[in-house]
Amino acid sequence: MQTTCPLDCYDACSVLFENEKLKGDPHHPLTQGFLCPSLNSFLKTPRLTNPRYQGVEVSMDEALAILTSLLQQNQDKSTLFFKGSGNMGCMQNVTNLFFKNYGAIFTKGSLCDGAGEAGIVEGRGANLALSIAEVAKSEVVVVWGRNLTKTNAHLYNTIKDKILIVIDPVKTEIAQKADIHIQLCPKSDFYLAILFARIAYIEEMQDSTFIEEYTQEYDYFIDFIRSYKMKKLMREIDTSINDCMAALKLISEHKSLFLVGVGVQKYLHGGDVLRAIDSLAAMLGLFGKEGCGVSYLSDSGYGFTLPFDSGVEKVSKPTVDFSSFDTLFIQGANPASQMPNTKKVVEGIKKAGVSIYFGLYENETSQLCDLVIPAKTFLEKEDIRLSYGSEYIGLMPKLSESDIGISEYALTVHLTSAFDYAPLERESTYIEKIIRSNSKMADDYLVSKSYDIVPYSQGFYTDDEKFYFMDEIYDEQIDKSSGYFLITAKPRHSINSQFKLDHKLYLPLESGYVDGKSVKVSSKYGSAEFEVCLSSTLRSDSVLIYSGAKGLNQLTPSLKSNAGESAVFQEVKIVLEK
Ligand SMILES: Nc1nc2c(c(=O)[nH]1)N[C@H]1C(S)=C(S)[C@@H](COP(=O)(O)OP(=O)(O)OC[C@H]3O[C@@H](n4cnc5c(=O)[nH]c(N)nc54)[C@H](O)[C@@H]3O)O[C@H]1N2
Ligand SMILES: Nc1nc2c(c(=O)[nH]1)N[C@H]1C(S)=C(S)[C@@H](COP(=O)(O)OP(=O)(O)OC[C@H]3O[C@@H](n4cnc5c(=O)[nH]c(N)nc54)[C@H](O)[C@@H]3O)O[C@H]1N2
Ligand code: SF4
Ligand SMILES: [Mo]
Repeated sequence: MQTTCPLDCYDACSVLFENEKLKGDPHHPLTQGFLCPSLNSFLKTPRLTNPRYQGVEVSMDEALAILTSLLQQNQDKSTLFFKGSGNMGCMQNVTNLFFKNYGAIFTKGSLCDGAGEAGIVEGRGANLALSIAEVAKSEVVVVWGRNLTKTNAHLYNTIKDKILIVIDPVKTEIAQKADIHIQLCPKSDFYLAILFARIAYIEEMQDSTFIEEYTQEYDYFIDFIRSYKMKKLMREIDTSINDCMAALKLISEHKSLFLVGVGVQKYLHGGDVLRAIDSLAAMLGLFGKEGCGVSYLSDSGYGFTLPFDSGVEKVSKPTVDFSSFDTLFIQGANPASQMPNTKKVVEGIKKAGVSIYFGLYENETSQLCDLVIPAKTFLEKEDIRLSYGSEYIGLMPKLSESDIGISEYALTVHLTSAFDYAPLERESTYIEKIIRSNSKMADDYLVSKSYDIVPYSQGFYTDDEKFYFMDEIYDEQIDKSSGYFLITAKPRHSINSQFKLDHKLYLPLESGYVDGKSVKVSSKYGSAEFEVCLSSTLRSDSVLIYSGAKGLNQLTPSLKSNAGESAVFQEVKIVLEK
């Protein structure tokens, strides 16, 4: 029985559910028969079994009655509908239908990739990745701020024999396999992209035909990059110029592809970073050609008609003040662990009038909420998922029965009928509409039609179909004087706060701390204790703590990126207690 992994991950694996076990589909071109540690621990992970209200277990019928009455009592007051990315199925959004009618306030922006996406859309008009077939045609692959062997593990087989350039302040597993590893200063990617563009200009590497035919504002871009002194760029990047020159030479002489991850954009200027990388790629004529381009976490819904719009009234997700609402409905999310500045989040949830948690697991957030409603797993409900990493999409049929939990669809049917709103269509009708809107079968698997042509090969998705070079100055000195840079990336054995968490603080060997000892870490937003693990993979100015680690987001700022309203987890310096 075939299904698709629901987890928030580039790979959207095709999964077989046989004899109560999950296995990687051996026939799927990307999944190739294996799953990752996260999905492998899915069935072993204890789940929420019973609903509860104010600490007391209740039946599902009672929980739904309490939910209805709380929402009825508070109808004239302010309600926040807060949804996370615990499950990426499209049917997760069916609850939008109810909360939109009800008049709840939704969130805008993201805790994830929003800054980078905003930068891409400004230049290209729409954010599309490359299909796996196109990735396979590339000769040079630049893995830029993406922890590819951990977060996008199934792509490795497609790129492993190519010339690999990795740009990452951490000597990650993929960096250790690379032909060139540019171990730059955190936060300096914008300057590296400008440096590459400056050298490309001096060495006349630009693709003049492409620039003439497909782009706008190239001359401004050249003026803009020339306003940066090489010395300043090198100082900010703080790595070998020879490696940068060698990397650019390889990029300009081959079919080159940039696989960019969220690591480059967890900063206020995150949008500018993607815009600068795109501008470099456009200058070299890398868009719309076989095996070339810039692939980021794409807009997975591009080209699809999705049936569940959100409400119009919105607050910014990374900075939302939970305390200002009378009712909180939190679905598929663990904001008390995964939002920046969790101290503020925890206080906010406590102060809000009434809080409802609808999720699969007990976590920091469920423990704070008044009403807790267990969800069904992806094996127990109907769904379909799109992908932000490739053209493959996948059905998630119901394969298993359980007495535990309620699906998002069933919960919405209940609320819609209790409030006398227009009845929902059948689940299968929504799913069929999504499939019909933009997909087709290719060798037994569903794919998005958006990848029928090489993205941008027939022009860009801006009004005049041209790419827009950047021409604005981002120029903030990187603060190298005090404290460490905080790098917070994704762990191997968990998906954010789900599954087996890694709570350690990774420190450079020369930091002078001792393995296994507990150390207090502080930033201007808060502090927390961690157990030290020394690592030779780090620069002397950086520490690493994985997403999901206990206390981590006490240290991170409640700010949003300049473009895209995205969280900026790494816009912070930290100090360690002596
Ligand atoms: N195993 C696993 N897989 C996952 C997830 C998970 O939690 N665990 N989460 C999923 C989710 S939600 C997402 S959004 C994706 C994200 O997956 P990725 O895009 O890979 O994101 P991260 O792991 O956050 O960071 C990627 C890399 O950026 C580097 N980095 C940090 N700061 C900088 C910088 O300033 N410049 C540069 N060049 N690099 C920097 C980090 O060292 C890290 O190696 O992964 C998905 N896949
Ligand atoms: N410091 C730091 N913080 C980060 C990040 C980082 O790299 N560093 N990464 C950020 C990123 S990229 C992301 S995407 C966010 C992710 O943060 P969240 O969106 O909070 O995602 P998760 O922690 O994966 O899971 C949230 C919950 O979803 C619930 N869930 C799972 N499946 C279902 C289901 O089918 N139905 C329902 N109703 N609930 C379900 C589970 O109970 C789980 O506890 O975290 C962000 N926070
Ligand atoms: S989390 Fe990612 S790699 Fe793991 S099974 Fe799911 S889609 Fe595949
Ligand atoms: Mo994410």
